[in-house]
Amino acid sequence: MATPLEKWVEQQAKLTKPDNIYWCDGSEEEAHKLIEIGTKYEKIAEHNIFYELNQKAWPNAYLHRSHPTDVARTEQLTFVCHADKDTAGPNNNWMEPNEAKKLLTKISDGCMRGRTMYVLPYMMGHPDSPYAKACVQLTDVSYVAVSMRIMTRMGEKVAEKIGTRTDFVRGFHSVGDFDPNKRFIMHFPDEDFVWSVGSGYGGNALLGKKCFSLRIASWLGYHEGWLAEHMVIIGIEDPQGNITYITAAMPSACGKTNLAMLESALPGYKVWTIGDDIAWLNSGADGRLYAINPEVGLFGVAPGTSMKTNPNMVKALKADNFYPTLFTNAALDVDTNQPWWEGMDGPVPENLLDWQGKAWNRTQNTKAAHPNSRFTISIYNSPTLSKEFDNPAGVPISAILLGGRRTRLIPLVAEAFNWQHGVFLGARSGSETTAAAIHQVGVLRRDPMAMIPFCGYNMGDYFGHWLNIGRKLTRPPRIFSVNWFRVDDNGNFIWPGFGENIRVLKWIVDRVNNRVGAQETPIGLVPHQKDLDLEGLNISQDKLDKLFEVSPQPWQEELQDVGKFLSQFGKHIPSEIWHEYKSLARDLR
Ligand code: OXD
Ligand code: MN
Repeated sequence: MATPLEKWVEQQAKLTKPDNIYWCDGSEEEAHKLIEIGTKYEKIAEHNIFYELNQKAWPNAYLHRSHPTDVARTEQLTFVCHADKDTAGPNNNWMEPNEAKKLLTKISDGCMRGRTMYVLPYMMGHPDSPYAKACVQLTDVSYVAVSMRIMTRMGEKVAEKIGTRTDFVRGFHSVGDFDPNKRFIMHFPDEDFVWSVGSGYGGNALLGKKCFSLRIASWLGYHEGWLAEHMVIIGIEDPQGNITYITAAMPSACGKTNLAMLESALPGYKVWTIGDDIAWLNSGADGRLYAINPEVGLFGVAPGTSMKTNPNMVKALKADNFYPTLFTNAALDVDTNQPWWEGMDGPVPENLLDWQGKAWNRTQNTKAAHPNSRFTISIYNSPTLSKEFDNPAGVPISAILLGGRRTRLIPLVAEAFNWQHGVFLGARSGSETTAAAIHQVGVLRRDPMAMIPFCGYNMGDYFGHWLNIGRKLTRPPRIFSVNWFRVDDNGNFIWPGFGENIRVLKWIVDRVNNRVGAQETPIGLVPHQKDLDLEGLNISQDKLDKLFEVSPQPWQEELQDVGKFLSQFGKHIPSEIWHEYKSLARDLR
């Protein structure tokens, strides 16, 4: 008798009509077979799906060029189909679930004709973890199958584990014909189901990532009492060998991967990587908050990655990698057959093909690599991988950092007075937009907890859920706001960032271990300058003061914008958030 999983695969095949169905076993041989097929036989637009790079310089690395219209997450085409619009909230596009399915059925009818349907059984989380979830994705492109193998724990064991169960998470994916007018990423939270057509890019296509581990999982967490967050997880080791675990929420392309693999500029300190994008946070029996990273791969932004910004990532990418490493929409140095992107170490190569495979010359006013070009690499290749990475229980979190890209106003670091104040601090945060999603770049948008594109339900209720989680914890993490991006009057960054961010992390570690005091301001607790280790940095007193300045007038304007944003959520915003809002407005007077 067919299992529920087999029945579902059969049903989807009936609709989409693939030539073949192939169940992936997750083995290394299989990944290489798929790469070979993608290199020789499968195409997207005019390019083969994989292109073999210089294996000596970049072992096991391949270049993928996406469809030119398909280069980033498309938030405007992403829907969360709760039974009613109010549950989805103003933070999500919404369509009535039956109507959404009708539309997608029409688009998906026969969409896999001439192609293979790959069946990908995978786990989000370590299989021994009580927090892990078994999932299955279908896709019609080898690039997605290989990417999912890098990003998740994929393999036949998961299919065996699912057995005759019905409670696995389902993801249906097809690149369709790449027509942006027929591109939709639809979530059905009440059915643990994602249906994505028309895009093969990143979060639109690797359904275990944003679609399941954030949008669907945040809704699961709302009901089950845990949090699914857009956060880095790291351990910070001090010179005595003590490790303090923290998480940090930051919007896409704001340096999460660099933070996750930070090479400390302070002697004796070391950062250990657990995750660079997603954290599932559960309360432990000891009243602390525990974090796991449900993924096992990194899907990082390539431009700007160099020995200066992220030496550990460069080492990982160039190491003799066991898993394949994929570069998507990077440029290609024709003479050496190596990938290239803006911000890479060394001179710009003479002969470059741009991300679409066209000859590029430096007098052109265009980027050779797409600004959202990415690498996909196994986390096991990271030289900074924490020994706790595979711990099924996760790691206990002492601090949560909430950050964004703000050229003005937001100080380098500030600590919330308590959990409730911290939730407000997250609720009021915003960030200047980047190329990670399709929209105008550099515009300030409100992005609470960096979750505005990823919260799978009404964000007002999400703030209430954060408050409830805090009530459950007897030893909650402290909450901090951070901002590496403040600029001076000439538009230059004041703070050096990257490896120097350890100085801010050190202060945070000192705070949570009660080693240093802090200075109270209306917006939170900021460091006494003597407690921030600035030795060897050359920042004038003037500029340093600017990093922590709290001027009432611009803050009042910020609050007005925050008030407008929060008001959209009406009765869903908890009274505690408005209480914090009012008390800040009063203190700024
Ligand atoms: C990502 C994103 O890919 O946030 O992680 O866009
Ligand atoms: Mn992300």
